[in-house]
Amino acid sequence: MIKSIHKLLVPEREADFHALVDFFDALGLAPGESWKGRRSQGVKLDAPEAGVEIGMGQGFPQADLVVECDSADVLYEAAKRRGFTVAEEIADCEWGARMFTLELPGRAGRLAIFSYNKDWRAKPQVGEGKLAASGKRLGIVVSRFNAFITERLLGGALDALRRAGARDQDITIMRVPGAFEVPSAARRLAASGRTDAVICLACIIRGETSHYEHLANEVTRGIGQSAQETGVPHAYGVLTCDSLEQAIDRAGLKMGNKGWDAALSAVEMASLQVASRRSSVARKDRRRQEAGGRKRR
Ligand code: INI
Repeated sequence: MIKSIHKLLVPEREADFHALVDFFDALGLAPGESWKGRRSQGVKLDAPEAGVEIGMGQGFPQADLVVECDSADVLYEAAKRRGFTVAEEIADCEWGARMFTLELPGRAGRLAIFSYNKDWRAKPQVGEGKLAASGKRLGIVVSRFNAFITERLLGGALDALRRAGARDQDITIMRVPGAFEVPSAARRLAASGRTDAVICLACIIRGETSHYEHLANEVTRGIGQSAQETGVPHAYGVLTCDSLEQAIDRAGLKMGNKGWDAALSAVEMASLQVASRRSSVARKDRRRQEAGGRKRR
């Protein structure tokens, strides 16, 4: 089992030997085993971690020895104060570090010293939309079936949009006969290219129809499909209730207003779209810059 790895420096002159010991001591390496015999003398200066690094390609320092430290800037100042010969000034590296190189005393080669920048590792990119509707073009599809309920959903949605900053002239309302017609109208709005998000409002009540399940499933599937295929966010403000009482609760009484909730979801998703478009543009710009940089080198 390997116990340690040491870079061997053997200067010819005793003065250089002491200069090297002082040098690494000054950099903060810990004095380890040492000896002084008839034919030789030596001292090991140890780092908490050591090893062999094998690399290929570009971006490596021109050095015989590489030291990673907490702060290359602090060691750079210390090295200058002590009059060490700086071969390459401290600078940012493209791999997220600060680095400089020194000429070792006694022509023992070059030493590169670097520290990683604190934030060099990529952080998770969090995308989150904002509840800001100003400048957003919003479409609302509302079913006339169960109008007593759906008009309340529409009132809640409009109130939420206005409070989030939407202007009335940017809101398009499309009325359709029933829930079944909502997906196709939503798709028309989404495909128009003039809508940032669509809010779908309807109310399906189990007690009043034997085909409740079919209708609810089809409306849900259709709205989802329109969202997927057009890429325009669709908010689902469709009440699927067992009774009228339940619907009333969800349209402005005990359980809040599903139209309001759907409107805010639409605004959030519309602004998330914009945010992710912007960040993909920024990513493309960065890639273009990097490609330009590679060509120049
Ligand atoms: N439409 C609704 O929006 N809610 C319902 O509960 C409902 N029921 O009970 O049948 C309903 N039916 C109409 C349907 O959505 C279509 O408009 C109709 O079938 C014409 O295509």
